[in-house]
Amino acid sequence: MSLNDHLNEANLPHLPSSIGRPTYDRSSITSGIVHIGVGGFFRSHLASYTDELLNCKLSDGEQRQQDKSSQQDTSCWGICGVGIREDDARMAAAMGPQDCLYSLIVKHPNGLVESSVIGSMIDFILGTDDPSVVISKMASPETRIVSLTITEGGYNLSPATGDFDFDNPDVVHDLEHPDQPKSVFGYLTAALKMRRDAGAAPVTVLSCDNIQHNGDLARRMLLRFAQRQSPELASWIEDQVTFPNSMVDRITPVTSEADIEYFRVQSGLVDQWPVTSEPFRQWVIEDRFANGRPAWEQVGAQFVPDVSPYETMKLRLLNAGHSVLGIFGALHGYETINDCIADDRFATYLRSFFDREATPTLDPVPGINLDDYKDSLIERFGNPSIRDSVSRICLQSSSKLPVFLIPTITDNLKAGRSIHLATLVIAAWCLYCDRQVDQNGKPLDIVDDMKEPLHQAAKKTADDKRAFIRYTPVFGDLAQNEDFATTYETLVDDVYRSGDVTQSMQRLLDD
Ligand code: CS2
Repeated sequence: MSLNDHLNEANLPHLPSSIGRPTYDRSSITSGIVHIGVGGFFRSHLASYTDELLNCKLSDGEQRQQDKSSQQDTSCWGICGVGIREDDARMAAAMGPQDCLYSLIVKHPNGLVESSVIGSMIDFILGTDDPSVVISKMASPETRIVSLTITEGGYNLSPATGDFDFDNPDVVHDLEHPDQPKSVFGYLTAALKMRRDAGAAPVTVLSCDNIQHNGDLARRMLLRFAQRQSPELASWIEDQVTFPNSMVDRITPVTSEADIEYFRVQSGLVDQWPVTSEPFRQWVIEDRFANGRPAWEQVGAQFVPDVSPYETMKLRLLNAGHSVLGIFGALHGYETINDCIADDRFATYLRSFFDREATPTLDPVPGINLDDYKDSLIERFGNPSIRDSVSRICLQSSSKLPVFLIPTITDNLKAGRSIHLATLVIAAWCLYCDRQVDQNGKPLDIVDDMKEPLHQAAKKTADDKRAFIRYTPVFGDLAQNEDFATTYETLVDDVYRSGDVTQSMQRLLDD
């Protein structure tokens, strides 16, 4: 072996014993799960839970043990990864030569690092090569769950209308060419039609994205799209497919060159695309599966009748908290979330936002003490080994803020509570979109599908202070709320004038 050998099935025995690996026979696994959107998060979360389950159920002597909750053989719960965007070719190119194996590098706050090779993904196919292969795979009787991590923006919801966006060019294309889909809804509809026509068993669509009622949204969007194609098919989907809501959590930074090098040195093998994460992970799922499910509860997932309080808590504290640090941190010139937390001004602002504005909008969460949860978030954000970049957090802010932060503002407006701390984030985001540089003049790394229209709206601020919040694709009719608009006007004035976001933050805390 040389240090340039790749991680793959044949090389697994060469791994040092400190690195975990599948103890099950991957060749005996079939893919009951088809997953769309193979990125870092899926690989550190759903695939890692599933790997652990396969490991504990299928190792030594316990091969093919009956799975209590699904009454199915655990070996049917392997995963076939699917990419439907052009960019997914990069992941396919990395995973192909590695037999879909990759390493999960878990970084603890005290510097301890634990690596293991994850084997639950047993295949990876690209719709961009041939959509029919993906459609047939999703329609195959072997497939019982189609899971999704397609990001907040992937649901094609227009915040302005609250409805499915039929103007999206991919959607227009898919309605005209149902056999050659590009969008996730085109793929799902084509596969479900094939399933119905073949009389195949029902299936579960399991959304694992950070959206409130992610399953309900997936269902609503899919039905809107399918209805346009065929009302009969849409009603078959309503009857036969379940869409459990789920809350997912594990901070998963973007993989760096240093991570690739770390694994190479530790293992003696090249993994072209490892994934790194924090040790914490959480998965709360509604137990509504149409055709069986893995016993994920045996490896720490929680099945509940209603996931709502858990998901609202996570979106409005963890994800919104990230956005608060991300937008302010980007303008201030910080590169990582832990750098932000190490600055007391940021940590204090965050805690005040949590306590004064986010928490009052939350219902009690069964089994969770919110004070402990908030403490643990500050600790997790501060994990110095994770080095989660501010630019990852700010990625696609236009689809994150309407989900993470704006609902807290609208709830507080309705209840007559404080909105200042959250509104300052919107004001700072306007400056961010307008100037596109940090406070030291360094260009910001902005990746957002709405970057240009947001820039156009933000740059009118000098003449019209409300121009940015009138951008309805993000803010809907929020600008028409006079309380919000006047608060925003004062704060946008303040951030533009001070040139230092920490001063505006401090002024609000002192009030
Ligand atoms: C982050 C999330 O994208 C974001 O802005 O808040 O990716 C976050 O790290 C995950 O939801 C953690 O579970």
